[in-house]
Amino acid sequence: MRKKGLSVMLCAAMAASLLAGCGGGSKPAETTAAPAAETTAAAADTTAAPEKSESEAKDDAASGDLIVVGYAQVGAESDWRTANTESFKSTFTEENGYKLIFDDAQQKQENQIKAIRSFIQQDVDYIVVAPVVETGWEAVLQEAQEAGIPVILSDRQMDVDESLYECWVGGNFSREGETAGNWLADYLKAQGRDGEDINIVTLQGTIGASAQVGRTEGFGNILKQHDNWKMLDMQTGEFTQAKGQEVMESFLKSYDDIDVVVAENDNMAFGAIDAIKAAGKTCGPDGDIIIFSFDAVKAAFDAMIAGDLNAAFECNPLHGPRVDEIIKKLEKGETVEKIQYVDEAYFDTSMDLESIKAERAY
Ligand code: GYE
Repeated sequence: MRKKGLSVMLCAAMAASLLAGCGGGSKPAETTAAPAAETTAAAADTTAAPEKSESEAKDDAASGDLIVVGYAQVGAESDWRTANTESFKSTFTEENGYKLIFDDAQQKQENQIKAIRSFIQQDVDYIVVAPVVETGWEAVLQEAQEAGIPVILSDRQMDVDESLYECWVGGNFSREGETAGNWLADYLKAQGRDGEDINIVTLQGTIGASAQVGRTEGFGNILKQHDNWKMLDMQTGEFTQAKGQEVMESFLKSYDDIDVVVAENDNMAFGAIDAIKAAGKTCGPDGDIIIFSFDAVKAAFDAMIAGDLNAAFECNPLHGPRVDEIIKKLEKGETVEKIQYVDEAYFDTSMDLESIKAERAY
C-alpha cells in the first residue's frame, strides 16, 4: 500500500474510532481506494491527448491522480539494460495511470543512493531499484521506510534485512550459471572431449552485482564437479562490450591455450569475439575457442547464427509489467510474494535460432 493509500487508511481508522469524518466519509480504506484508482485511470485516459506539459503532469502527480514511481536504474551498459529501461518506460506511462521519474546511475552506487534520496524528497508513491551491487543499502532504505515509501527491488538483489523492501523480482542468476556449466559438460561430452584438460577464462560482470555473484557461483558449482576443468583467470569486464574486449585481449596475451570463455553477459562476449578475431583466432561451434554468455538478447542470436557464439543463457529483462502488477496488488492492500523468480531458458546453435529470434521481444 503506497503512502497516500496508507494515510487514507489511517484516517479511516481514526474516523471510525473517533466517530468523526475523514474528508466526509468513514468508509474502509479498500472501498475508498478502489474507485479512486478507477477514476485515476479514467482521468488519465480522457486527458491523454493533447499532451500535458511537464508542470501539468507534476500537478496531477501532486494531486494524487497518478501513481508516482521513481526508478533508480543501474545505467545503460548493455542491450539487456536498454531493454529493461524500455520495459519500464513503456509500462509506467500516464495512460496507465503512472508518472515515472527515471534515473540512470551510470553504474555508480553513489548516484543510485542520491536518486533514491531525491525520490524520497519528492515524496513519490513507490521507489523501484535495480541495485548496481548487493551491499551498502541499509541507511537509504531505512530513510525510505521512515518516509513511509514502499521500495520494490527489481533485477539484482540487495543484501539487506527483508523488512526494508516489499519484494524482489528478477532472474535466478546462480541457476543460470549452473545451467551454463551443465551445458558445457554435455557439449564437451558430445565432442568426445570430456576426458581432456579444459582451460577456462571468465569475463565477470560488475563485481558485487547479483548477476555477477550468482553466475560466478553457479558456474563454479559445476566446475568443482570436473577435475579436468581449470579456471585460468577471472576478471571483470563491467558488463560492457568495450571492457569485455579489453579484458579478453589481455587474457589472450597471458594464455595461449584458452579452450572456453564464459562471458557473464552478451555484450562482453561481443567484445571478446572481436578480440579473439583480432588475435587471429576463431570461436564458436567450428572455432578454436568455445564461448557462451548470459542474457540472450537478439544480437546474441545474430552472433550464434553467424557462428561466433556457442550458446546464450536467458535472463529476462522485461520487468516493467511485473512491477506494475506488484504495485497494483499493493494498491489493493494485497500481499505479494517476497522473492519472485522469472522462468528462463537457454539457446544454442543446435536450435532453429532464426525462428526463435523472430518471436523474441528483446
Ligand atoms: O545480465 C547485464 C546487465 O543485472 C541481469 O546487468 C542484469 C545484468 C545483465 O548489464 O547485461
